[in-house]
Amino acid sequence: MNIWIIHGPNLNLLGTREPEIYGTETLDDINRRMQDYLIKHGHTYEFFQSNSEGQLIDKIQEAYRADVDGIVINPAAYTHYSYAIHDALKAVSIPTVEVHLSAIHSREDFRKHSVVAPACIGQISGFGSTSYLLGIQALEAILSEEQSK
Ligand code: CA2
Repeated sequence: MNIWIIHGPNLNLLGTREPEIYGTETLDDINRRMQDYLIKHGHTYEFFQSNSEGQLIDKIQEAYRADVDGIVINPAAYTHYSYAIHDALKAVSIPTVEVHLSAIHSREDFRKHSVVAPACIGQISGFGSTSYLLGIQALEAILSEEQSK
């Protein structure tokens, strides 16, 4: 499977600030962890991070043109207000899992709601970098179920 991992704004700062919330791993550490898993399981992949909403939308549209099988996305703060990212995911209709490092439902009220979630097949939050691995595994399960139909 071709799986793309998309990271939203400020996640490039991981490992440098707020370790009590977001852990001590850097984004490169997290990507390396996923890369090991993806290679071991025979997937092709791409990692992308941007601090800009437009670039994230362009990447989602590019995924459609590249015939990507599944997306794991952490839209970061855009989770809570980007109807544009919601619309892009809906438009491309690629199975997408929304992931978060922190437990967004146990944090400030504004983080409890995701406007992106209705465009995703599911959401995983609160497991640190393991949320991303669980997101990939959820995609594997859903996509292989679909293939066997
Ligand atoms: O828990 C998550 O993964 C979030 O998507 C992270 C976002 C936050 O806005 C969401 O509500 C939940 C924030 C990413 C910012 O990452 C930082 C990393 C290090 C230092 C400061 C921010």
